[in-house]
Amino acid sequence: MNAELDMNSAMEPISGALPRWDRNTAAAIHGMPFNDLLFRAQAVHRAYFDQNRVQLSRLLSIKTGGCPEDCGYCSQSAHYPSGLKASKLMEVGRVVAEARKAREAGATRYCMGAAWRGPKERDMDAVVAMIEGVKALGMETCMTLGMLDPGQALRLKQAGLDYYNHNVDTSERYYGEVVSTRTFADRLETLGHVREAGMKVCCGGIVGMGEQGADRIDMLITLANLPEPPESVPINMLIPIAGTPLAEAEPIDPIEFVPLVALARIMMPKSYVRLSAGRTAMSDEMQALCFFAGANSIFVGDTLLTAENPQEDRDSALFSRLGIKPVEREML
Ligand code: SAM
Ligand code: DTB
Ligand code: SF4
Repeated sequence: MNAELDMNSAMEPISGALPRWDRNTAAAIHGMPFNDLLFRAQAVHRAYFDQNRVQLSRLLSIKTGGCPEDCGYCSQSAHYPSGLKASKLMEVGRVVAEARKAREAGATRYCMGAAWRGPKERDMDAVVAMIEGVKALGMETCMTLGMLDPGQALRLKQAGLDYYNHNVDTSERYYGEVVSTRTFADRLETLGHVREAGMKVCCGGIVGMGEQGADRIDMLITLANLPEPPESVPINMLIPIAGTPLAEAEPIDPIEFVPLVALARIMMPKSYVRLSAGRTAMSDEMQALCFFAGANSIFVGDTLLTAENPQEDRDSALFSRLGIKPVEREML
């Protein structure tokens, strides 16, 4: 695809197969003047989604801290002195009770995260019971438990898991600068098992980890060129965590962040693009621009897994000022 193509070709996937993306095309679109890029992203957004609806997900850390992996951004890695207290796997009843509260507050998807390299066989029964319990509330279910083997992926699918979150985090080139205990290829392998098991994929990354602009574009190319693009694409802005190697990373300029959201929307027109970690540090104006650029999902609730998220009243005030309504369960 050529960056000079008109608005119709930006919406080409309506009638045909999704285009494959290459660096030149993606970079050319990303390099368009801000107004042109946002206009194009908004046009693509309107072709596939109700532009005034944003989907709400709620996170819960079902097993916190003490993680054997060394992801340089993470409060939960046992490798760094973040000061976070580790805890055991939560009881099923508590998880379901928390999910019910989230449903009452308007969340349609419940995302459960564990600080594991991957689930152990001894944990699988409890995890399955959590999926069944949350599913019975009529919510979409999502889990992020680290690496899965094909059998584990199948078991989660059979329990009723709708989405599996597993991020590529950054470009293949930069990945080794951030994590050493697993590889980019390991991430792709798990994503393959998730797809083969028939689950929807939630996969995105983090910006603001000291990567170059080209790494951000390459990350989006990896996502868009997966055999099937992820249904859900979380774009996290690094929350710097004291004690981790990335505690002092240079924050990303909002004027550079918004075009990435626009590019994600253009490259993955049918996916929910989630404005994920880091919203506490974003102004209302920056979030409004991200919604205009095509972001149509957020995490609600005052904590993510371990870090802060905007308070519910700030989010509902922003939605009402922007005329945005939450996606309702029946619409999914
Ligand atoms: N252990 C599992 C794994 O790594 O796949 C799941 C949990 S992990 C916390 C989920 C994702 O949260 C990471 O892949 C990363 O993209 C994001 N994340 C973690 N810490 C973050 C931070 N400080 N700022 C922004 N995003 C973060
Ligand atoms: C994702 O991409 N972002 C969420 C979810 N997937 C699991 C997690 C954000 C974590 C932010 C840091 C924390 O709360 O510890
Ligand atoms: Fe562990 Fe996930 Fe944090 Fe990495 S991102 S240290 S795997 S909890």
